[in-house]
Amino acid sequence: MNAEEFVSKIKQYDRITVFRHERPDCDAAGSQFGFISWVRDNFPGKKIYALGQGTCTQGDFPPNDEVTDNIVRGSLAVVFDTASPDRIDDERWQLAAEVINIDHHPEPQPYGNLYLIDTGAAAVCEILTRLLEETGYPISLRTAEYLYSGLLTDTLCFRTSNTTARTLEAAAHLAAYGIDIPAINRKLFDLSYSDFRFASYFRSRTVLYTDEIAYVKLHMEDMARFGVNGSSARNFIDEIGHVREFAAWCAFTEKEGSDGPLYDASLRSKEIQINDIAAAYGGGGHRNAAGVKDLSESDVDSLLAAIKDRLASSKK
Ligand SMILES: [Mn+2]
Repeated sequence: MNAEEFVSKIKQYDRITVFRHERPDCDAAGSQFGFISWVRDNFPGKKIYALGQGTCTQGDFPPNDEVTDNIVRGSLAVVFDTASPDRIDDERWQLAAEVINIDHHPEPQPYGNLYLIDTGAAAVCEILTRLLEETGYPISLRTAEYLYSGLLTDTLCFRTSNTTARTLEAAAHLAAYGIDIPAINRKLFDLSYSDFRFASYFRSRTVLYTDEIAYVKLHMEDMARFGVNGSSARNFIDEIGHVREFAAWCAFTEKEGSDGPLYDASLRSKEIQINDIAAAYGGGGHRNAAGVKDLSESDVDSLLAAIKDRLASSKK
């Protein structure tokens, strides 16, 4: 799908429903609300709705819209940042007349009538910035702030291995709209004092599996003590991501399983591929940032061993 086809689809429909993946991050919510604000600015007659359950707490995003099935039925659905249809955060996307799928995840399962998939893009907000620029329609300061938020977070402040000249070009375009770069940074990355305290605790629980592989394993009572759940605890994984010696690092959080405790995991690496290791345990993600759910204690051990093997074979 090119910019011309994109605009003509938008013009064709009075109603547009906008979707993204479950448990949205800033790239998902930033592309969703960046697109919505751009449509509202440039196509004022359109009815446009944000679908999905949760919200992204990292940035400042408006609440989702509560819509009936009839709103979705016959609409143009636009889905952002979602590799496979089962991860779309509202299954009613299937009621839409047509579906546009814009994504950057590796190995996407193609769905939708029109799509723009660029697995080389560091963020969907990078793809969307380019696409909106190409339409020639104006981009407001607000739209630029949403898009920049997604770009900045998915690249961990332009530090991930998929950050390219095109990523920085997109950021440069957005910066030209007058966004307040330090203010957006603070909004997205400053910690509350309670998070700061948990971050200190998280670091203190670092275990060296080898000299180059570190992990943090948190038990239910550890998290209860700080009032955090597993997914928010694992969000602190970056706390151990800036150690020169570490090539890969993981966070495991314990939860109640039907036959005893299970672990959810976040995995990170500097160079070696880990998403295929995650996939072997039913997880997935990006080359250097992946996740897995429902691991047994012995899965945790074998997964760490697999990362160690991968690292060893990468040096041969
Ligand atoms: Mn993304």
